Formats: sequence, structure tokens, C-alpha cells
Amino acid sequence: MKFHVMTLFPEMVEQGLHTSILGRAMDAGIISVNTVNIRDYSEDKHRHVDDYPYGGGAGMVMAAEPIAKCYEAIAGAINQDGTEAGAKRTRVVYLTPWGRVFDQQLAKELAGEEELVFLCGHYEGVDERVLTEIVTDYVSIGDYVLSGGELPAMVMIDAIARMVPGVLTNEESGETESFMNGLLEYPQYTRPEEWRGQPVPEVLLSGHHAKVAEWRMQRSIDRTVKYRPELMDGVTLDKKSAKYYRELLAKDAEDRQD
Ligand code: 6GU
Repeated sequence: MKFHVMTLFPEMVEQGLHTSILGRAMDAGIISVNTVNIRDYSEDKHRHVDDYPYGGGAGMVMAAEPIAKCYEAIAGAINQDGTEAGAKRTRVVYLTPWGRVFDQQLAKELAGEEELVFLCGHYEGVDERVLTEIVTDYVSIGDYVLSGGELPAMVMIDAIARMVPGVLTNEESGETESFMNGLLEYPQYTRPEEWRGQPVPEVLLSGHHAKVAEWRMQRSIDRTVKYRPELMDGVTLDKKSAKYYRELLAKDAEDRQD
């Protein structure tokens, strides 16, 4: 899968992604990240890409033409102009706090694309006319304001790439699956067996796989109920886990009465 990122800070995106699991996937040729500097498509000799907002107000606005030129170069390389009838248009994601909030579901969906284009904005925004012309998806990574679209693009690329077949090893996908059941991750422990007076839970040392699995499932439920109770609505539990969950809720209700 190929990610194209239109940005004013290409080195930030490259350095952030060329590491760990994604770095390994790039070296293996499973994914690639092509950063394109919008400034290379500036219209003037000072390489400006922004201008004052019509109507006044604080800050600068990224101009339409350098972004359009930058996009056309990428679309040309993808070998489509984005307007041809019948041709499936490559999705273009604009990172913005007013977009649809990114989640695992959208990561999975976007991982099915061959190529994806990201547009990272800066300053006070981007000229609306180029957005309506090239953007297919407006996406936010949460309800807070960041200085630019680079960090959100990197967050999305990481989450999407992990869903691309071959990026994770079998062992790593197994771990993802356990979050994909909709529950939060269970607690993990490594050596030593006792650390500063705190022992590792006995069951994890037992070698009893079914008991370990049951314990982990219950701790995942505990943690999800405690920290993100709203996630429980989207979870399907097996019979044993459902019973544990019912009893946990009953116990919690009882505690609140006391
Ligand atoms: Cl996608 N962009 C910016 N600038 N800020 C954000 C965001 C995106 N998502 C949350 N905050």
C-alpha cells in the first residue's frame, strides 16, 4: 500500500514513520510513504504558500494553487487524473478538527485501498476551493486542536498500515485481535517474578492456557468497565465472559448502594 503525504514538513513525517513496525514494513516493500513538499509547487520566487485571508482576521491561509499543483503531480504519478469516468478515484484525506473522528473501523476500511493521499494543512486553514476540488474524506483524530495535519496523518498511517496484510507478524496480529474484540488490553507482566514487593499474578505462572485466557478476558472486562464503559455496548462476549460481566455490574451496583 502506498501513502502519499502533501505537507510543508516532509522530514517530520518521514522520520516519524520510518521506525519500528512501519520501518520494517517499508524495508520489506509492503508499504511505502511518499512525502511531497507543497512548497516545491509554490508560485513565487520566495516559495510562499500562504496569503492573507479575504475578509480579514488573524493568521494566514494556505493558497489553493500550490496544493492543487502538488496534488496533480501525485495523481499523475498514480496514473489517473481523478476526474476520468469509471476510474475509481484515489481517496484524498484532509486532516482537520472538524472531520469525522478517526477510529479502528475507519483504519480497517482505509487499509483496503491501494493508495491514499493525505493533505496536511497549516496556519489558519486552507483555501476552501481546493478542498472542495480534491478532498474525498475530512478526518479528525480527536477533539483537541493541533498545529498542523502532520501528526494526525502519522497517527492515521500507523493505524492503517497495521491493518495491511503482512505488516504485522502472526504474533503481533494476535495481540491486535484481542483489542479488536472491542475490549481494552489486559495487564502484562515480564521478569522479575517479584518486583519491589509486587508479585506477578499467580495464574500467569501456572502454564494453564485456558485459565490464563480466562483471567486475561476478565481483566480486559474490568479495565474496559472502569476506564471506557461506553465501549462495552459494542462488545460481544462468550457465555462465560458475559456471566462474569453481569456479575461485575451487579457487584458495582451493590457497591454504589452502600
Ligand atoms: Cl486532523 N488536525 C488538526 N490541525 N488538529 C486536530 C486534528 C487534525 N484532529 C484533532 N485535532
